[in-house]
Amino acid sequence: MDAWTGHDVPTLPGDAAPPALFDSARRTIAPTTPGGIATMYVCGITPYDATHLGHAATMITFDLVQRAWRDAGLDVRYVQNVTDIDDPLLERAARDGEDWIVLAMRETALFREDMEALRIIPPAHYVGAVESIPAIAAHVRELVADGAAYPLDDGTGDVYFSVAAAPRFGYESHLSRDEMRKLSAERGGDPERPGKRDPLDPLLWRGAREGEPAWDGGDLGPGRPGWHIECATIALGLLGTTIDVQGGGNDLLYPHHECSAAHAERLTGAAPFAAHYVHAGMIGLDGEKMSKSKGNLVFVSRLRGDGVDPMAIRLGLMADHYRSDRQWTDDVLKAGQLRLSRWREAAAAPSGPSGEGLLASVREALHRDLDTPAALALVDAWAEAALSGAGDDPAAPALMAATVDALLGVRL
Ligand code: 5CA
Ligand code: ZN
Repeated sequence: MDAWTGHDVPTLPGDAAPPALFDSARRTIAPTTPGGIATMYVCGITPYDATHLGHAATMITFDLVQRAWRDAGLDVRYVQNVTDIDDPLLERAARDGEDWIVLAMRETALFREDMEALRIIPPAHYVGAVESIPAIAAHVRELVADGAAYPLDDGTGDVYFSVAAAPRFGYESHLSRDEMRKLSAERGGDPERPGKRDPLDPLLWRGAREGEPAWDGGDLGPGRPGWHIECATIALGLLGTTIDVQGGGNDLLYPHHECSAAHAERLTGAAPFAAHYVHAGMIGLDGEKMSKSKGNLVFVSRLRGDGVDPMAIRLGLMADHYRSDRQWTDDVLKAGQLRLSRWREAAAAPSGPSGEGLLASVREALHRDLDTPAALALVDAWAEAALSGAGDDPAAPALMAATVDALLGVRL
């Protein structure tokens, strides 16, 4: 499917190295060391409701990765998916008496508009689950033929992946089996289902049910894809083995990313599936994770409709570190708005302290696992100095504006 439209990104003077990022599997910050082309797969939306600030924060995080790589002179191959067929989408459409395809198309269109407003550089490939079904079904058949997957013998046509076929299972999330069992029950899995070889085995293919959409699965019979194999197949097809970064929110670490990696590694024989597994913290509201199922959502489109500048939303979401679970409050938004107007005033100043100095220090902060609080504080200090008449570099305000545009995605 089509992504959204991008904006020009200024090219900055001088040299930058690719950033170091925290890898959940190794549990350490390590340099990203891409070859000539940096590859990234990010888990995108299930389009049954509008883009909320949690989605926005996660998309901004990986936008910062793409911006840092580009600044380091790398070509970036970025793929993002849309889970345009899955249980929650069908449930919402049934609840509202709506066609699930129309619902998915409408919310995906709104997401694109929100991403554009937030100046997220679009992925090179924006891919739906539905359009990927032939490739997904082929992978499921391959896993069955290889003995890594099996159909249940209850006549449903459901096919499961055998975690016993993934000897390193758990290397990414480092959870105990009990914790895995609990999380899979909470996050779309079915550990208690009878007939599975292991309670942790995830669904690969769901056989057709009365009243549900189904697609041709060849020998699998008609049905629709499981969730984890969707992302494994899309990533492998467009990015090949050992992608540089697999990203998403930390709610996806287990079971989603652990299982996607297990599927991909079994299919290719190459491990790890991703050199870095990068997880963004959860945005919450009133003390709870913002989620469609809880209904405590602040929509990007609603803020935009209220006249809030998307750049202030962006600054609000970057004010704390991307890995921390954090709350969205009115104060966070107000601080973002205030910061944006100070930066805009400072960018219009006749001169300021060294623009090169600011650029070097912002680069260095982002290089350290995307330390946006430090980067924002550096720009704040520069802006206050420029506004108080300190510094006599007449080129500095323009370089400051280009720096925050290219590296932080904030157009002043
Ligand atoms: N379609 C799947 C991924 S394949 C999915 O999780 N969709 S989603 O709509 O629920 O979330 C889309 C992206 O936003 C995911 O990367 C998810 O981890 C992230 N996300 C969801 N809720 C939040 C939140 N409250 N804070 C931060 N990120 C979130
Ligand atoms: Zn995914």
